[in-house]
Amino acid sequence: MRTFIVLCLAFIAVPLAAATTHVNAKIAFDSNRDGNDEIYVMNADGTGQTRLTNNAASDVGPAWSPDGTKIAFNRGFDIFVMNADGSSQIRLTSSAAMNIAPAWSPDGTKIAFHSSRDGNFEIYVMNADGSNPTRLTSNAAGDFAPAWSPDGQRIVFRSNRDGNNEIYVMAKDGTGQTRVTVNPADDQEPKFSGDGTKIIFTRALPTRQINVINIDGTNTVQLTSAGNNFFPTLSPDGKEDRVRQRPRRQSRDLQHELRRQFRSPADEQFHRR
Ligand SMILES: [Ca+2]
Ligand SMILES: [Ca+2]
Ligand SMILES: [Ca+2]
Repeated sequence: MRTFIVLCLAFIAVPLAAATTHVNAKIAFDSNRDGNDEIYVMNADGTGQTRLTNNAASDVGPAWSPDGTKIAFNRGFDIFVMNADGSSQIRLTSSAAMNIAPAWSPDGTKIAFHSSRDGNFEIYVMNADGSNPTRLTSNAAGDFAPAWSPDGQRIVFRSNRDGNNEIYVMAKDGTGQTRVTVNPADDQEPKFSGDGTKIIFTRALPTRQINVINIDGTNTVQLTSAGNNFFPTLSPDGKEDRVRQRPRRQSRDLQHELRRQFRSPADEQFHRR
């Protein structure tokens, strides 16, 4: 469980930090400490740990809204949103398929995610109230893990449409889908740099290392070389890489499949070694 908490902390690092200018700094995470996966918040120093959800389903993957007033999360395979105090929990998706990995647009009006509702995984965007879900990709391969550019005009994601996981960018309306990486290695976890000119991602070499690349695909630079490194995100000023190392997974739990959706099957195989 601790493994996934670390993952979640890394996952929310940017919006969490961005929220600090608006509200008191909080850390959101999920934990099974009370019997099944629930969303919790705590102060940055670990005090005030408070459970926000109380539901038999698995609640995981909290994502702060940019202004820090709301938290999007997965309950089972649907995306929900709630106020930062846990009140007003609202279901945003209601398809029989998986709806995973909510990512807030910088202005807080949209949420991108990936879903299998149309037969294979595609990137979608919906209004923050769940209305008007719109498919942005249409490809027989898997399209996963959307993240917004700082100006909200573009979305970066990963896809295996060209035979292995590569990083792609597109306009927020899905047009102009462009491949950024061209490498037989497994490329994942893309995020825009603070100025929007670069993409930070991880590449399995086979150990997973953090790389940065220009959005036009030029000038790949490997930033790490030791261990395995996951979920790089930039601090709000765009100057500091936050690199977190995730310990080897010790056990698989009931919601393994849900969690797996935040990563690729190939990556899971990698972690099971
Ligand atoms: Ca729960
Ligand atoms: Ca697809
Ligand atoms: Ca690749």
